Amino acid sequence: MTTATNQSKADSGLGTEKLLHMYKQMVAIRQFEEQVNDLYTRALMPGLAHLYIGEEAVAVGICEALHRDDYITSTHRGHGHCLAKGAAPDRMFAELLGKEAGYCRGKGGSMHIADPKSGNLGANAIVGGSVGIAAGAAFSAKTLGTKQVAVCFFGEGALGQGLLYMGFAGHLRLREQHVQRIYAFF
Ligand SMILES: Cc1ncc(C[n+]2csc(CCOP(=O)(O)OP(=O)(O)O)c2C)c(N)n1
Repeated sequence: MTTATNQSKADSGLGTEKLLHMYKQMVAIRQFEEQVNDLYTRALMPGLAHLYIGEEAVAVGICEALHRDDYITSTHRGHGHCLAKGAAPDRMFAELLGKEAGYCRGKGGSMHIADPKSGNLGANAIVGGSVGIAAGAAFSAKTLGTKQVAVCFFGEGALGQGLLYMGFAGHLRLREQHVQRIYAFF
């Protein structure tokens, strides 16, 4: 008899090892966010914290399909994207706590963590801002002739932003030229 679990595992085309790795990534993001919540609610963390709890599978599923030098652009709710793309939790915590060891030397905080070495062009407090940055990254990959792709994460709030539609128009133009370089995800 095939159970629902076995069926979905067979359908994914991913081996048990890979699925387990992805599950661990999701748990790690959840645990990271729970610690952030603890620090934040005890007023030990400066600035704001928008948590990614409940959305872990989105970041992990997408980032696992990317190469390290592929680009992502993120949102105000970006910790999960950052971790899934390969950022180090200790440097992220340092950033959240305003420490020199952080990704932006403690000057950016939760909504501005960027890690170019893992292709993360940054969290972004501007709703929809991720789309414009991803379009630029995709254009640079096209111009330089690299194989990199750019993925932008955004929330439904971005659907009311003109920049989103300009980004999609740019995406369609690249597709007309048979260059698939930009992907967008909620
Ligand atoms: C251009 C812009 N307009 C308004 C805001 C204020 N703002 C911050 S978060 C937010 C809601 C975003 O909703 P959504 O994209 O669905 O993300 P969610 O927080 O629900 O995950 C708004 C309006 C902003 N940061 N940027």
